[in-house]
Amino acid sequence: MSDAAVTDARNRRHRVTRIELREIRLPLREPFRISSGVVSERRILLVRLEDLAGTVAWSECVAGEEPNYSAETVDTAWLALRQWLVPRLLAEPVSAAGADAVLRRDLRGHRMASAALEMGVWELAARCAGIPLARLLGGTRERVDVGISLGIQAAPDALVERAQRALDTGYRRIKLKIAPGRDVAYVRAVREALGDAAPLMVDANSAYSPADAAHLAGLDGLGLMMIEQPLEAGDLVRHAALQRLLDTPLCLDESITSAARAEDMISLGSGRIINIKPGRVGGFTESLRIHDACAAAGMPVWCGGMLESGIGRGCNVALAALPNFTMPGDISPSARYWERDVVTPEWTMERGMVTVPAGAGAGVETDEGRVDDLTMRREVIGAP
Ligand code: OSB
Ligand code: MG
Repeated sequence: MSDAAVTDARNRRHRVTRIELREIRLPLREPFRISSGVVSERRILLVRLEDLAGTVAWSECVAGEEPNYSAETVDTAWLALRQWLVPRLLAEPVSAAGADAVLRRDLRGHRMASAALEMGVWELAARCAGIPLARLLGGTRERVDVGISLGIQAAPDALVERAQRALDTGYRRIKLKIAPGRDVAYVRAVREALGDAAPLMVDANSAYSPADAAHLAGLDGLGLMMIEQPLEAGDLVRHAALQRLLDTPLCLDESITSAARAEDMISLGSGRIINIKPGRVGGFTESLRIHDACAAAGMPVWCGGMLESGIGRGCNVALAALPNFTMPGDISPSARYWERDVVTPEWTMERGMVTVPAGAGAGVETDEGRVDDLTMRREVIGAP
């Protein structure tokens, strides 16, 4: 398909006539602990969009149960969707390229909520045009390197064992979650066990303060690819000061909620790498802006994850096919987290890579029967 056909598909307007919100519960194979909390069972907000012709697209909101990663939760997103966002999409025909402007107009925050709808419109547009979502976004890669994110463990040897298993499974990068008291010694144990060549990084989820700078410098020398989000989300200036003290590149996640924040990070020197999660920044259009700003500045990006089901994973895989996603993403296969996913086929990994689907949309089908079985709450909102 030609570039002109892709541009047409981005700009074609769709009349969405029915939107259904679903909350499902999906138990994790094992609890996932980060510095700010632990989750054993995901509460996941799914969105089903249907257009006038009966084409259906599913999307996922990445908000968690508790406001410990960002202010948004499943419940705040549900409210924002029902109250303000879904009515906007039902009120006028929308295109993939134009959904961001419609949803974000005079809206502060609620980016995870609006991202779910925005990405749903992109998926709908890709399905209607019969082209891969990755292609619609401008992706060029056929395969994406996969990294794993390992939760905080009770003792270093439990972490070493999981890291060794991840390396043996073929993951191309291993991320270790850290927190004060569970950092340098844990990371050193993994480095010693896996050897100098193992691609390791850490993620603190904002658990440190500027007063910890000397302690964090203890991670320099462990050969880490990056330290992700050591300080609080608003701390761009403090991250810049910390980066000046450390040799290891800083990567920002929670801090980067928009392209404007990415530009601030670049000009302040608050780090050298960005983790883009489309669900965190308001969707694909904002992700593309961040991607392009980083590419222009020579800053690499990679695609993060939020323990998504296979529906959200499809969005991440498609985005990670873009050219400046030069580092492995947190795009683990379905079986890493779930006994059984809600999509067919499930996401799989081969030699540490996931194949970007060549079919229409994200390239997987939502198993609606399974979603029905897992549904705890639903709300249907039709065109007025
Ligand atoms: O900081 O990247 C994070 C999961 C929940 C909340 C925050 C984060 C994470 C992960 C999981 O690291 C990555 C994945 O989905 O594989
Ligand atoms: Mg992170």
